[in-house]
Amino acid sequence: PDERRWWKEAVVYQIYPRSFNDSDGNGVGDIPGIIEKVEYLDDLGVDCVWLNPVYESPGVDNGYDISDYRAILDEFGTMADWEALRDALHERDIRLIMDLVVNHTSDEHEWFVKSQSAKDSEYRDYYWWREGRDPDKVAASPNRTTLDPDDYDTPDGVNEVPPNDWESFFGGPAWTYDERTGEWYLHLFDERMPDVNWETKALREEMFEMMEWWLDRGIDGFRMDVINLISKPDGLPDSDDPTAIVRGADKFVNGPRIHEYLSEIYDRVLAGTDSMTVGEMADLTVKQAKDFVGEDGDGMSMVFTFDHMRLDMTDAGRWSYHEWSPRELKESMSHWLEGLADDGWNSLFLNNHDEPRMVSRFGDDGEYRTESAKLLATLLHTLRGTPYIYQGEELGMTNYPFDSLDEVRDVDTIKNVRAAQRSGRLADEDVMDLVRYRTRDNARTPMQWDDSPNADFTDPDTTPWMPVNPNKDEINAADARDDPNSIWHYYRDLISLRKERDVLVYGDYDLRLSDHERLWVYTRTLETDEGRSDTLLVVLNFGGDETVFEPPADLVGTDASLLISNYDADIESVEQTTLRPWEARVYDLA
Ligand code: TEU
Repeated sequence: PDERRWWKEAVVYQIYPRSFNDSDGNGVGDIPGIIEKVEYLDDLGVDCVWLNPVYESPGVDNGYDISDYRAILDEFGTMADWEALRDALHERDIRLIMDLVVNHTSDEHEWFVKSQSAKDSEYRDYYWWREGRDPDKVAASPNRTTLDPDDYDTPDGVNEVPPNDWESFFGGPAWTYDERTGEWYLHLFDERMPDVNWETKALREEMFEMMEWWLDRGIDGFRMDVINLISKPDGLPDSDDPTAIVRGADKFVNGPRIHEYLSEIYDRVLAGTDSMTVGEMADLTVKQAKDFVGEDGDGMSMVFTFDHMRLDMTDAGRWSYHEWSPRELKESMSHWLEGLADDGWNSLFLNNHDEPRMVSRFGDDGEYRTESAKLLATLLHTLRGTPYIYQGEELGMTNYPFDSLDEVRDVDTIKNVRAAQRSGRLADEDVMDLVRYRTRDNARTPMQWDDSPNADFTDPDTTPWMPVNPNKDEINAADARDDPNSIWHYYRDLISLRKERDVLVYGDYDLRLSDHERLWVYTRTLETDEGRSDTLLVVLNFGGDETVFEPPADLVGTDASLLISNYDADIESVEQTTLRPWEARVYDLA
């Protein structure tokens, strides 16, 4: 049912604090820097901010390795700064959701330090510790990397292989041998990010208390990091599926107690609050998503799914490339829009801090950068779901021209590329093309505020932690706000349209001309209280070619006006027409 919720009507703006705005000139973005830009967010019209992690962390994975859940990383500022940001946002009716990272902690978290210290530590079962295995006794499994103990980072004389064959998302085995107690510990990401053990009740209680602590500080919800990884199967068995996105994913994604843990989180912390949750869930089916979202699910407001983020990959995983087509994007996203149409809700995004810039990946960051950025924005803001704007997307910021791997900071990129080169899966001459195309650092270069040195992200004579994109002279917020035809103003218009027209939020999504290779055509229809139906027709021409649009027979000749478009066109009715490169039109049907 279409019960009204603030998070269905909201446009969410994602801030990666390290790269957003640096107030003290040390080259790293910070919370006071975000406060300086709250008016910018208010002018854009966004309703909610998703703040990537700002907690105490050694920074192995830019804050996703948390060493203290209740402290602010001093590079980002103080808890007082955070409270000032919360208040500055709330004063302007902008809500704030925080990143919840409870699948793992940093190895510097006090729980892990204690857990690691002794086998009989009371914190031992806060994490996953297991004996290694004798390579001679391990059945050769079809897809194990190696059974040679020398391929693992164990001291001389330790003739063991890890407890199972799972691999890390960052490349390499998901287990590391610890000499202190002669056991291995599990980490689905970096070895400095040990997975916590949700089987342990005391650990679950700690996580519930931490979540309540943040809700008590007035946040409006959580984005839940890799939340469908927190339940691991009994016995931690080897993988059975060599095609999984990373080895073992067939075992540790959507594990046996995932619904129990998620509904416990909802019941213990979230029920009865007006908070919003969005669960990051790779490798999900619509059926599974329905069990996670909504009151009759585990209470999640919505999920981030990644089918549409994998169209340009082969089965070899993220460090591969595969040609994709607009039709595949249309089919992939429509599958979710139709699947969660009745009981559930969708998130709408085409980039974030883990993905390349969307105009470079799904649009054209050359000749038609402005037109294609506006088309993609039209898509995200006229589909049924909650749109997410990743910082800089509203400027049409592009990928960065990395020259060498030395310019890249991202642990995910560096470790995966090295592993792919070692295994021979990635030839040296192909490395930089793939890194430039795929690296998460494309999304982590500093926000481009104006055309001054360092784009006013930090002081002119400071070296920012990541280089500023050289195209800041053409692409920056100051110029964009002065140009009524900019991508920024187009986003601002789309955001205000969603506030004016309920049909854009609650209207049914009906895909039309579904088998067209390049056109994505759909209607949004809402029965109004007066019994009238409010209908919009969205027509998107993906690609740089002109395309003839032959309207569906039932719509031809309908009186219509143009609600918004990235080109000029005087429209009085829905007729056959030739659409220009990347032309997007939203018809307001009479
Ligand atoms: O990302 C989850 C995740 O699966 C990513 O590693 C993803 O596969 C890859 O980055 C490209 O999509 C979350 C956070 O968003 C990411 O920044 C963290 O590195 C990761 O979890 C570990 O916390």
